[in-house]
Formats: sequence, structure tokens, C-alpha cells
Amino acid sequence: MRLLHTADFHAGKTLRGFDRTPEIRKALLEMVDLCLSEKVDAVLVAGDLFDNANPTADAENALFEFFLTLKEKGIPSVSIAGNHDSARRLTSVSGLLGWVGAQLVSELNPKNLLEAVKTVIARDGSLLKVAALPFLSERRLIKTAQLAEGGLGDWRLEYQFKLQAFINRLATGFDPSGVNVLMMHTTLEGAVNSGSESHFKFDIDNSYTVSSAMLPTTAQYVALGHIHKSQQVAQYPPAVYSGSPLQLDFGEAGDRKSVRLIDLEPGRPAQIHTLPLSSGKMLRSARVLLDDLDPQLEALRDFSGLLKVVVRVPPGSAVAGLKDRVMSILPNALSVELERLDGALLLEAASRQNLTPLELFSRYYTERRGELPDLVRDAFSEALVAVEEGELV
Ligand SMILES: [Mn+2]
Repeated sequence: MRLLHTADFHAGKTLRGFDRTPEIRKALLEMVDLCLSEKVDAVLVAGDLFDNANPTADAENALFEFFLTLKEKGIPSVSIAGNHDSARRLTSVSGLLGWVGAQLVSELNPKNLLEAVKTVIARDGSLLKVAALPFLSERRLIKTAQLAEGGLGDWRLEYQFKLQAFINRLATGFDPSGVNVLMMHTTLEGAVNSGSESHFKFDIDNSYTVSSAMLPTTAQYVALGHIHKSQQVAQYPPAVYSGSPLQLDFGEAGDRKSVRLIDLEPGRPAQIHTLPLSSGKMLRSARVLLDDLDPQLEALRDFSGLLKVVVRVPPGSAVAGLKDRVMSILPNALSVELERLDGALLLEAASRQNLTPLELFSRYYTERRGELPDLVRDAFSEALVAVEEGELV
């Protein structure tokens, strides 16, 4: 059996007001083509189908078109909700999607956790079991745990132990006569984030991380989502981030995007291959000096992707109209930032129109404290989902 593993579509994503959904749609159709040329038997999507809790109609259209096209080709799929998704919103369409062979687990049923172990008859007719664990915030996890039937463990223990109990319970739904896979949207310890400057490893004491020691050895493959950089984090069982299908943020500039193909037989080790994707635009951050600006901008004209331009200006320089000047030479510059040569950021009182709440927060954070760390970004996104779902007042 051959599986295709992908994650982190972020349909509905805008970058500094620029809608990435057309690129996401293309990337999803590119994946369907790969499914056909590579004879894929089932697809796994490890969360963050959408970029936010209230995705645009175009974003929904792109995602549903993906599932419908897979259905036409006879390829079943299993997806989970990620931290950017509204679990409740996905739950509202999961019944319908199930009718086109796209199984979706967005929330755990505390009365029957094994509902999250999906049985798939793959295109080649063989049996696949997917233990599909959606993203669980600490808040949601505690709520589910409190409601769950007894005997799962001590809920006073920390997040990891609670999650471990869920993983163990789901693993009891595996079937040794078939192929068994665990899918999660989480941070596995040892994962490396995107962003060339910050090759930092996640803190072990971050309660949202999962240790590879928690992964069941009965899983033949662990399909991960959440980290956008493609990487294999653990060997036994193999735990892999497929990464996002396109460079979603300037922190991912330069990342090569791909999907994983996994060849699996019951009871046998996985054979894992990486296949590149080419649909998304390239992102690039460029630093230029105010002195001698135009030749430096001209040199960037060959770049056909999306640009972030940081202009370094000596203290006291006049910067009025600078942004327009950059944009007139480089219409593909989504963002023009000014940075004084002493390192301080000079933010223009630029238009806040078309910026998402996350972009506004990111700008606010950058202005006050510097580069927005991914962990803070995720915490903000999660809080935003909770507010939009009316869980926090
Ligand atoms: Mn994501």
C-alpha cells in the first residue's frame, strides 16, 4: 500500500494582504496528479486544512475540490483538525465529507475515543487503520479528559501524560492484519522550525511538545503536521513532518516543499520517499541599503516570487515616499520595512487595511519586542480561534 502524507495547507492564508489561496489550490491539484502518477492508495492530511476559524469561500472551495477530485479518482483520505482550524466548523462538514471518502477527525468523542481510529479500504483494496488525533489545546484536552470514561489514567498529571493516555487508547484500535498509522498535529521534541535564523529546538519543558518515546511501536508510521519544515524527527517508529505544500510565510523562504510517499505492508518497516512540489510562489527577504537604492532594487527584478524588502536607512534620513518608490520598481514586494542602521525598526504608519488579526498582532509585537517567535504566534492563533468560536469572552 502506498500512502501520500501532507499537512498544513492553510487554505485562506493571506500574506500581508496577498491571497495565497490560488497557489494552495494549484498545490492541491498537483498532489492529485502525483497520486495518479505514483499510484497512491490513500491520502493523509495532518491538520491545518484552513488558515483560520472563518475561512473564505474560495478557501473552502479549494479544499472541497481537492477531496472531490480524490473521490473521482477513487482515492480515500483521512484528515485531522490542526490548531488553526475551527474544530467545530470542521465537525459541521465531516459527515458530508465522509460520503466522498474523505474522513475527517476534528474532535475526540470522550464517550468513545476509538471513533478516532478510522478504517480505510485503500484504493488497492487493502486495510488501513489511521489513529487520527486532532490538535488538542491544553484547555480542550482537559475538558475532553474530564468527560472521558474512567480508567484512562490520572488526569491530574501533565499534558504529556494525558496525551499519552489518548495515544495508548487509540493504538488499541490498530489491526495487525492491516497497515497501522498514527496521525497527529503537534510539536514533537527535536523538531526544527522553519526560518534560517532560528534553528532552535523546541524546549522540552514546553507543555505542548510530545516526546518520541510516547509514540506506539505498533504504529508503522507517524504522520505529523504543525511544523512547516519537512523533516523526519524519529526513527522507531518513523515520525515525519511532511511540511506545508508552499512557502507560507517569509520565515519559510528558501524551504523546499514536498510531500511524503510511504510504502507499507502489514508488519513490515515503512519505505519513505520525498516528492517535491512546485506550485507555490517562492518567498524571499531582501535587505537593501538606502544609499544607492535603485540599482539594488533593479537587481531584484528577476525574482518572480513574493518579496519582503528591508531598507536599511542611516539615522535621520528622510524616508517619506520610500515605500511607494520600492513598490513601483518591485510590484511583487508585499512588504517594505525600514530598519535604521543601528538596528531599530522604523515602522511606517502604513495602512492597516487588509491585514489579518495575526498580521496586526505580529506587527505590534515586532514594533515592541522584535521578531515574533513561532510559539507566541501559535498561542495567539489558538486564542483567536477560541474567541471566534465564542469559547473565550
Ligand atoms: Mn500549520
